[in-house]
Amino acid sequence: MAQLPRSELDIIAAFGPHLAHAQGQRLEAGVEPDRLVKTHCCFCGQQCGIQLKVKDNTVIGFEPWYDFPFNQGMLCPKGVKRYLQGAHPDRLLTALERDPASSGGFRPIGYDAAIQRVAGEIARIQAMYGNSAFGILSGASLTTEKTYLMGKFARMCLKTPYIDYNGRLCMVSAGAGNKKSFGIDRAANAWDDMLNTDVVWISGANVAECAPITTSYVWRARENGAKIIVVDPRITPIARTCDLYLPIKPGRDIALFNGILHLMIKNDWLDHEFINNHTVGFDAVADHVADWTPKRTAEVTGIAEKGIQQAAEIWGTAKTSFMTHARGIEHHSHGVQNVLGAISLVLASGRIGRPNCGYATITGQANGQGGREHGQKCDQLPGWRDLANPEHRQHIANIWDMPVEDMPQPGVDAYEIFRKIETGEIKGLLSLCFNPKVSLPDSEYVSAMLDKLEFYTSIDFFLNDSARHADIVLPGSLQEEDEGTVTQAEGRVIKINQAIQSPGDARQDWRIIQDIAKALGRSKGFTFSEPREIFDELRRASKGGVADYSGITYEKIEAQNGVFWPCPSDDHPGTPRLFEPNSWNPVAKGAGPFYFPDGKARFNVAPYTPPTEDVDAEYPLMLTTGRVISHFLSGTQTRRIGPLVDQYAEPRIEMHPQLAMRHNIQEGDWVTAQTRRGEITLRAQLVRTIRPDTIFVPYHWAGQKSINRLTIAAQDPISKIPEYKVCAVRIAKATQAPAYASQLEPQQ
Ligand SMILES: Nc1nc2c(c(=O)[nH]1)N[C@H]1C(S)=C(S)[C@@H](COP(=O)(O)OP(=O)(O)OC[C@H]3O[C@@H](n4cnc5c(=O)[nH]c(N)nc54)[C@H](O)[C@@H]3O)O[C@H]1N2
Ligand SMILES: Nc1nc2c(c(=O)[nH]1)N[C@H]1C(S)=C(S)[C@@H](COP(=O)(O)OP(=O)(O)OC[C@H]3O[C@@H](n4cnc5c(=O)[nH]c(N)nc54)[C@H](O)[C@@H]3O)O[C@H]1N2
Ligand code: SF4
Ligand SMILES: [Mo]
Repeated sequence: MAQLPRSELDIIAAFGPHLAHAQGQRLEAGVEPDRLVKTHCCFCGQQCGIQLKVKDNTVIGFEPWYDFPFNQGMLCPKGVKRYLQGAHPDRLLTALERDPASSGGFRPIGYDAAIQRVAGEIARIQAMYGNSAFGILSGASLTTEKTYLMGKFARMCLKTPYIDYNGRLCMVSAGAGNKKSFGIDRAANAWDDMLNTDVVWISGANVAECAPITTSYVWRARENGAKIIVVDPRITPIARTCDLYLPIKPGRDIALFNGILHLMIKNDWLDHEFINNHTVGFDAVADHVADWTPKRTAEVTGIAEKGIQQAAEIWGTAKTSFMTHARGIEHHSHGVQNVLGAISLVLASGRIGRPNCGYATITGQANGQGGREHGQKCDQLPGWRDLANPEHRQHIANIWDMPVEDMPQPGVDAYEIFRKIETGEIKGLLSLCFNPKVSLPDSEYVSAMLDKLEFYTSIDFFLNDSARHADIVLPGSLQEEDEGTVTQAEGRVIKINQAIQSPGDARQDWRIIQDIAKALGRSKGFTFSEPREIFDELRRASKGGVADYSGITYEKIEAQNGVFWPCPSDDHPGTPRLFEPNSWNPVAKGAGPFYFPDGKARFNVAPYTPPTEDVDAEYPLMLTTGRVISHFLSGTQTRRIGPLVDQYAEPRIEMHPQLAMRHNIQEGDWVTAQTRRGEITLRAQLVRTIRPDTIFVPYHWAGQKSINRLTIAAQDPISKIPEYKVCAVRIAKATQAPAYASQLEPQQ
C-alpha cells in the first residue's frame, strides 16, 4: 500500500492534543508519583500547562492540567513525551574538557576546576585583546530571569557589547515590524479574541504542527462561523481545513499583502474613521499599492487572480478579524517588509484594539516573547529599553549600580558575531541554550568559525553539535530543574515550577553564570540566591519601560493563571488586549492607544523585492525549510526521545510527484539537493501538498543530515533574521546512498 503522505499523518498528529488526556493517565499506570507539579511544557511558545508526575527526584510522567486556560489539558505529541528526555544517558552530569586523546574528544573535569578554567580564559582574552574580544550567545528557551541575567552579565560583568540570542533566528522580523507600526512588540490579543471573529488569516504558519494548540482556537472559530484563509507554499494540515488556501511562491508575501490592500482601497473596504483618527502614513501606502493590480500580484505570487480577489473580499468585508503569521513570512531578507504588509491589512480594516479583532505573530520558542524583552538582544536593555538611549542607559545603570559610562554600546547580531570571529575581533565565546552549528544558515562557515576561536564554552544539558567544538562544556539545567517565568505566545507571563533537583554536577544555569562572575572576581550584582530575587530586580528594571513587568509577582501569576504584560502596578490586573482606548500606555500618555507620543499607529510602505537568491537556469527550484510536529529546533532534545524519533526518524526531501517524475524519482529514492553552498542526500517524500517548483526539508538534524549546510546566510537588513525560507536549489536522483545511510533507521 502506498505510504500515507506525511501531511495526512500529521492531521492525525494534530489530533494528538485531544488524545493526550487519556495517554497521560495510562503511561505510568501502577506507579504512584510522590507529587504532581503544575508547570509548563519546555518546548514551544504555546507553553501548555502540564502537571509533571515526580517520584524520587525523577519526572516519570504527566497529568493534564485542565484548569490552565490556554490549552485546557491538551498537549501535542512533544508535550506528551517531553518527560522522557531527563533520563537519557547522554544527560551531562559533569563538566567536560577537551581531550583530543579520548575517544569522545572530551574527559570529565570537576565543576570548580571547569569554572576556574572558563574564568581564566575570559580574563586572559579580555586582558590581551580587550573586553569586546569575548562574545556571548544566549537563548529564548530560557526563563526571563536567566535572559535578564545574561544581558546584565555581558554589560556589567564582562563589559562586552557582543551578546545576542537565538531569537535573532526567529522573532526579530515580527518584533521590528511591530515596533515600527505599533511601538510595542507583543501579540495584540489573547487568543480568545479568535473564537468569535469573522475571519482568521494565517500566513506562513504551520499551525497544526508548530503551534498545535492554536489549531483548537482556529477550529473553534470555524465552528462559530469564521472563514479561515491560509497562505503557504504547502497545504499544511491547517490548510486542509480552511476555506481559502493560497499557494504562494516562497518569498512573495509582501506582493500579496500589497495586492489585497489594492483591492480593499478599490472597493472601499476601509475603516476611514479609524485610519483618519488612529493612524498616520496611509496615503503613501495607498499610492504604493496602486500598482499592485490583481494581475501583477498573481504574476509575482503564483496565486490565481481569483484567489486573490476572494481573499480580499473575505478580509475586506468582514466585521471582525484576526491576522496571524509566523516564520513563513518572517524568515526572509525582506521579512520585516512582509510583516509591515500584514499589519497594513489590519490597520486599513480598523480591526484592532477591540473584542474579536486581533493581530499576532505566533511566537516560536518557549520564551520567544519574554526572551526578547529584557536585555539579551544586542541593542536592548530590560523593559524593551534601548541600549543606545542615554536616559535608558542611566535608568538601568542606576538599578545595576554601575557607572553608566562603563556600559558598552550596542553590539551586533548573532550571525555577525561569527563574522567577527572570522576577522579576529572576537576570540572567545560562551553559548547558553543555543546550538549555532545546526541552527544558523550556511553552517559549514559557522562550524569553521567555532574552530577558529581561541576559547569556546557551552552550557547545556546535552553535548549538542556546537558544544562538540567547545574547550569546556558546563552541565546546565533542564527546564524542570529550575523555576522562573516565561511569556507565552499571547503575552501571558506564566510560572515554570521546579519539579526536581539537577543531577550530578549539573547546576541551574543562573548559578553557573554567577559562579563564573565570582571566579572572575567580579561578583558585584551577581549574588542572587534564587530566581525570585532576579525577578524582583527585573520588575524594577522594567518599570516605566514599554515591557513593564513591575506589577507582576509570582503570587499574582499563580492566582490569575498568568498575567499579561504590561502590568505597571501592584493593583493592575495585566493587559490581555492591547490598544484598547483607555489602556495604560507610558509613551502616548493618553494621546491614543498606540505606543507613539501621538498615540497613532504607523502605516509603512513595504516595497516588494525578490528573494536574495532567486531561481535561475542552474538552480531552478526553491528550497524552503522548517519543522515537523515530532521534533523541536536543532533536535538536541527531541532526537533523544524515542517515541518522537519513531514518529519521524530522518529528514526527507518533500516534493511534488510532478517534480519527482521529471527527475525519475520515486517515493523513498535517494535524492541529492544542491545549492551554491553545499549538498545533501536524503530520501524523497512525494506529497501532493507542495508547489511543484519548491522542495521542503525539515531542519532538526545535525551533521550530514543538516539542511543548514545548504541555506543562504542572507539577512534582513533591519531585523538581521536569516533567509531560511527561500534559496535556489537543484535536485537529482542520487546514484548511490550517502555514506551515512548505514546509520539510518530502516525506512518506515
Ligand atoms: N513541532 C515543532 N513546533 C515548533 C518548533 C519546532 O521546532 N517543532 N519550533 C518553534 C519555533 S522556535 C518556531 S519559530 C515556530 C515556527 O512555526 P512556523 O513558522 O509555523 O513553522 P515553519 O515550519 O518554520 O514555517 C511555517 C510555514 O511557512 C511556510 N513557508 C515557507 N516559505 C514561505 C513563504 O515565503 N511564504 C509563506 N506564506 N509561507 C512560507 C512553510 O511551508 C511552513 O509551512 O514553531 C515553534 N513550534
Ligand atoms: N534551516 C532552518 N534553520 C532554522 C530555522 C528554520 O526554520 N530553518 N528556524 C530558526 C529558528 S525559528 C530558531 S528559534 C532557531 C533555534 O536555534 P537553536 O536555539 O540553536 O535551537 P535549539 O535546539 O533550541 O538549541 C538550543 C540548545 O539549548 C539547549 N537548551 C534548551 N533549553 C535549555 C535550558 O533551559 N538551559 C540550557 N543550558 N540549555 C538549554 C538545547 O539542549 C539545545 O542544545 O533555529 C533557526 N534555524
Ligand atoms: S510543544 Fe508546544 S504545543 Fe506541544 S505540548 Fe509543548 S508547549 Fe504545547
Ligand atoms: Mo523560532
